[in-house]
Amino acid sequence: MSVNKDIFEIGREPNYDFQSSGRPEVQWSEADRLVEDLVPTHCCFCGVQCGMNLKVHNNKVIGVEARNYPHNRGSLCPKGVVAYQQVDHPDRLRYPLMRKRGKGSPLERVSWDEALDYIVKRWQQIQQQYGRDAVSIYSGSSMTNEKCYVMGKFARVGLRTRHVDYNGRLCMSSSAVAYSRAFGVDRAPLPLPDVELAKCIMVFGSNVAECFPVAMQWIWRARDRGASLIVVDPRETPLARSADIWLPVKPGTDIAVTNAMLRQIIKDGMVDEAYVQARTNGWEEVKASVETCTPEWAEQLSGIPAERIVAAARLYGRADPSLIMHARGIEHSSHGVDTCLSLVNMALARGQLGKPGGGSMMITGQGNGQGGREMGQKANQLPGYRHIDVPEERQYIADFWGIPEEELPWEGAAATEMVHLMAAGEIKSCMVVCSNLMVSLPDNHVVQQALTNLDPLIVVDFFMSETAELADVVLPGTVWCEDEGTTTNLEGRVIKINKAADPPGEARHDWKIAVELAKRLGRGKFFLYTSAYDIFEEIRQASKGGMSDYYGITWQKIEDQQGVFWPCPSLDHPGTPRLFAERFGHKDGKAKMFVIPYQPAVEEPGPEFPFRLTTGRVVYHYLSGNQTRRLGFLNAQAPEPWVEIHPQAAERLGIANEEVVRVTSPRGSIELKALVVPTIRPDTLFVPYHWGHRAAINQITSPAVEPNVKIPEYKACAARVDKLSAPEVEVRADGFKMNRTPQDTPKMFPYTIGGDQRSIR
Ligand SMILES: Nc1nc2c(c(=O)[nH]1)N[C@H]1C(S)=C(S)[C@@H](COP(=O)(O)OP(=O)(O)OC[C@H]3O[C@@H](n4cnc5c(=O)[nH]c(N)nc54)[C@H](O)[C@@H]3O)O[C@H]1N2
Ligand SMILES: Nc1nc2c(c(=O)[nH]1)N[C@H]1C(S)=C(S)[C@@H](COP(=O)(O)OP(=O)(O)OC[C@H]3O[C@@H](n4cnc5c(=O)[nH]c(N)nc54)[C@H](O)[C@@H]3O)O[C@H]1N2
Ligand code: SF4
Ligand SMILES: [Mo]
Repeated sequence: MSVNKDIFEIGREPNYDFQSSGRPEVQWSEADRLVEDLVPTHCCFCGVQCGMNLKVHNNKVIGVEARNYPHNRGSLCPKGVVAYQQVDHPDRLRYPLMRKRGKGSPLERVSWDEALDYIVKRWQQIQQQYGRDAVSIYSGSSMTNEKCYVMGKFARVGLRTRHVDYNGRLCMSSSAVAYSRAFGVDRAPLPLPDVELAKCIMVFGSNVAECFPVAMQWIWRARDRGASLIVVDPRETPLARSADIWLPVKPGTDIAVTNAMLRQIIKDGMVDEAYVQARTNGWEEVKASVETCTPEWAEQLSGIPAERIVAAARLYGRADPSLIMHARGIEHSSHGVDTCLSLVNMALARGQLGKPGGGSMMITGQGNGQGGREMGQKANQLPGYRHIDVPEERQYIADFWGIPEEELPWEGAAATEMVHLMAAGEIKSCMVVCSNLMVSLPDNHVVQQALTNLDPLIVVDFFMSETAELADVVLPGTVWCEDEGTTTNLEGRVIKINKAADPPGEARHDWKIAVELAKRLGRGKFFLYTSAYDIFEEIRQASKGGMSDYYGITWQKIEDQQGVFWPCPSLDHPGTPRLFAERFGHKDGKAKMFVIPYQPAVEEPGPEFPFRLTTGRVVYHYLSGNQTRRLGFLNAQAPEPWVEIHPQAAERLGIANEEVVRVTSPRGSIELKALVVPTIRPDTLFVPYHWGHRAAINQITSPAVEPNVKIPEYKACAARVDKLSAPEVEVRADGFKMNRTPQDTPKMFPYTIGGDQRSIR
């Protein structure tokens, strides 16, 4: 355990109670008196990965204080300050559980040996009978790099299945693929402190203040220096409220806006022609393609007044440097990759990529959302961001792992496709590690059917989740600060997580569970790790020469430098905070621009379902809520979901604030309280998604996915809202009109096993 008493004794600020007397009196709390150690680490929640010190006494984590790190500068948000309460939480899973008497029987406590032996026996039976690919791994990005790496390797070398994917599929796959295509590198090109340098910040589809609260300080600092702010969001979020221009876009229609803005930038002569010539490919085609995208055309599609689009284009186009930031509001879409690419077109036309404070910046969501997609747990990727269908990249990893290249499985199904293979009976068993599919996947009737089809479904979690409730075997995992390792934050900064407590009961580290299973499968020799450190050392080698090269990063260097940015190809290399100063990642060093035609959402409003329903987050909860619904004041602030509706729409429908209403989509309905607010478009509904069972909005969201990367269209489906007294409308109506045929946009999915080379980059 890392002990740092000095920070505690010197840096400590006592609490002052100003109420008891005129003079401040020092009030040490009971917890303060007990503190022995401070363990420096980072928050387990969002991609900012704020630095924090955990207060530890007698192997118990009893509190937290912010740590001064370059990107959080001594701040934490409401989730960060209660994260430590997970450690000793009474709901922690402490022992393996199994339905000993088969499906339908209760989960009962068993020993680790009994649980692991059972799993391996079943896997061997299934693989013998149905082939290796009948077993799958569904992983997650809230884990350290070390755990993510082991999950990918365990699937491909331990189980020898092609089917491994992770929850980043639901999160970062659009922007990851867009940046790979445009720049040849999938990473935010800038560190957070660069945001302060921008003269104009344009945010597309991100509720930064609620989702990355501590990153807001960089936007405020830029504002203090005179930067302008443009926000594109169907809701007037806290960020939009402080913007110079708010563009209240109809969900799913951003491409109309970006193309019209680019046209305006061209018309006003604001293109950086020299940069475009020297550093990009594809400009002439892009330029020609937006010629017809007038502001009036964009107004028709997006609902934003034409003059506001023009004003935004001018404000953005005149600033230098200017920064576009974007997140899931545009990426959770059946054309999410294209929307990102159309933003990139604008930033490239303005010559911004590679400038300090300029360019475009995806805001990665999950704590280790960046590292999680580089470690080789994604269906089409190997460690170091190598591609599973590129012969020399396969060969490198096969050699490194010590297996023949022919034995390395090919690309498997994406997470969203996997559930369909489960429902169809092609995948017979799945181990879910660090994901809560029953809350997070769209159209979750299908998910329930898929998961109950499995025998066995195995879930590794530290709290009983809606998904674990359906499992045949539940294995108790550990929370982040019960192990050490690294994560890679939304900047691409690799940082160190330190251990503050031992796991409770018989709970085990995720990587140790995989190692034990590998041993029982007779594959133990590939997993000879005794600590997370061993795994990190292997990651350094495995990633060497890859796009996300960690070879030169050591745990010591992370401590010395306050994080190290990849690529870091050699031990004497300082890391790379800013990308693209001179060249992009493609072979010719240039960025690619793509022609992006406007496409509507797969499901658009009509007479039966007249609203656009969009979904997302609130500051108090994290993802499926399985963690935050158990923590401190967070749940008290937001114990249940609601539907945001504009006063005009509410009045028309006779709906009062806080009245319980029914929201219905072509897939079903959900009852929840109406929150009548003027901060949303009158034709749009918003529901946060952090709750399960009957409170899960994913009961009714659209199953449509982006055709290549298979990210769900969480941000736009057709819906209606009714008073409870209104008759229920028929759902799952076959005749409901979709904009594209199921072949074009799989209703969810046309995947068949077979065919060795397929890429969903
Ligand atoms: N409090 C909290 N913070 C989190 C998380 C959490 O669960 N809770 N999760 C983390 C993770 S994994 C992620 S991915 C990020 C997500 O971070 P964000 O993407 O910022 O969050 P969302 O709420 O999903 O969506 C952002 C905004 O998109 C808007 N939006 C909806 N449809 C559209 C559209 O068609 N166009 C545009 N332009 N905007 C649209 C919504 O109104 C919403 O304000 O947050 C991370 N941080
Ligand atoms: N409608 C709608 N749906 C959405 C979204 C949306 O905006 N709208 N957003 C999507 C996005 S961006 C995301 S990222 C996904 C997230 O979807 P999920 O990944 O399913 O959600 P989480 O809550 O992160 O699930 C993680 C689970 O693993 C557990 N866990 C956390 N850390 C660890 C660990 O280290 N080890 C183990 N073994 N378990 C751990 C938690 O207790 C929790 O039960 O949801 C997606 N779903
Ligand atoms: S901003 Fe993100 S990383 Fe920082 S404390 Fe909040 S949830 Fe944790
Ligand atoms: Mo996410």
